[in-house]
Amino acid sequence: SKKPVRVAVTGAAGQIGYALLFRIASGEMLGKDQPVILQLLEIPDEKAQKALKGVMMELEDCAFPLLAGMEAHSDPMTAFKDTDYALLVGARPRGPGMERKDLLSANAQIFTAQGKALDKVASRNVKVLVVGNPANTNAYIAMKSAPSLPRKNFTAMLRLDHNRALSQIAAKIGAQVADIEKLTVWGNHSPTMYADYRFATVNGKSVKDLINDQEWNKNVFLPTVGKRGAAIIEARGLSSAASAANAAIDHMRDWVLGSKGKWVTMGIPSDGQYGIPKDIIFGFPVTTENGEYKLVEGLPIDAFSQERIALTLNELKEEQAGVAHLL
Ligand code: NAX
Repeated sequence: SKKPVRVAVTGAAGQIGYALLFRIASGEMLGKDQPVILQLLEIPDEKAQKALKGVMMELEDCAFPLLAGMEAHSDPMTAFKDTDYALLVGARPRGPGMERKDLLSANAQIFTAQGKALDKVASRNVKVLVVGNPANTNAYIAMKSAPSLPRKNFTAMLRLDHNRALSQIAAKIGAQVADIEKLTVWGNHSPTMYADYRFATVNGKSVKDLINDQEWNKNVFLPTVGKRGAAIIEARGLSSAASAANAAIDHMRDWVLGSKGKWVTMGIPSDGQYGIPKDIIFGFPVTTENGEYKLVEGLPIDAFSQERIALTLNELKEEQAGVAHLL
């Protein structure tokens, strides 16, 4: 049988953590033949550490055959030791009266420290997924704080936006999500993201031709996907958790086990393609194989798409400028 791999998860006692850990331990992320050791990080706060112990008790009670070990941590330097995968879910939420720049700098501190810790103690091949918001900029900060690790190992989660877009399109055209391919989401994980179905197909037919309604795209589809997080909060009284955890599983599983030729969306550091400045963590269409992602290059960008991409890029540039002095 395979040697266990180490999976670090931060914010492990939070709501996404609760929807995520059991699925990792059951083999849904890395495969039903891959034992895992969970290295769980929470803030040192007594309540958070106690809640984490509770979650670990439940993990024990599942008696998962693939769960080869479990550790609770309050310091990233121990939580990330030799870790092969790091899911950075914990982040500072926006508190009452907190301005955007306060939120950015509170998170910059967290992700600088975690990036440095990964740099020092994680496996040299660690695959990092940042879920905690602002996810793209937090991933950028962690990457910049870990100069000895390959840049390409730092990614941000756009998969929830991708999956949301997929379901909206399937409903619109009366198709199964499984039959839709070549969808992507460009940019920031925020309402400015640009979900793009221009290249999408359903059983080989063009989704754009089937919909053939640019007004729907602009005035219904994009706002629905962009504001879906807020709609969930409004309905459920809590932010998306199970769907976010599911997207994290999808992102890591496809990165590690391959997308079998299918396009998926990942937030990855740009190398300058599509006019996105180097190092900005941007949602792009990728395919994945042998543990590596590959950007889908050379797609035509029309005027409407150019405008939407510029909008989400500008937001990312502003976020980056807002944390520049902290790096
Ligand atoms: P919760 O508040 O339920 O849980 C977060 C947990 O992280 C808490 O237990 C907290 O103690 C812990 N934490 C905070 N700072 C930490 C640190 N420095 N080290 C370790 N743990 C720390 O939030 P939850 O609903 O689980 O959401 C987690 C993050 O995901 C939030 O930032 C949220 O905005 C973000 N999301 C990102 C999504 C995406 O698509 N990229 C979608 C879902 C979600 O909104």
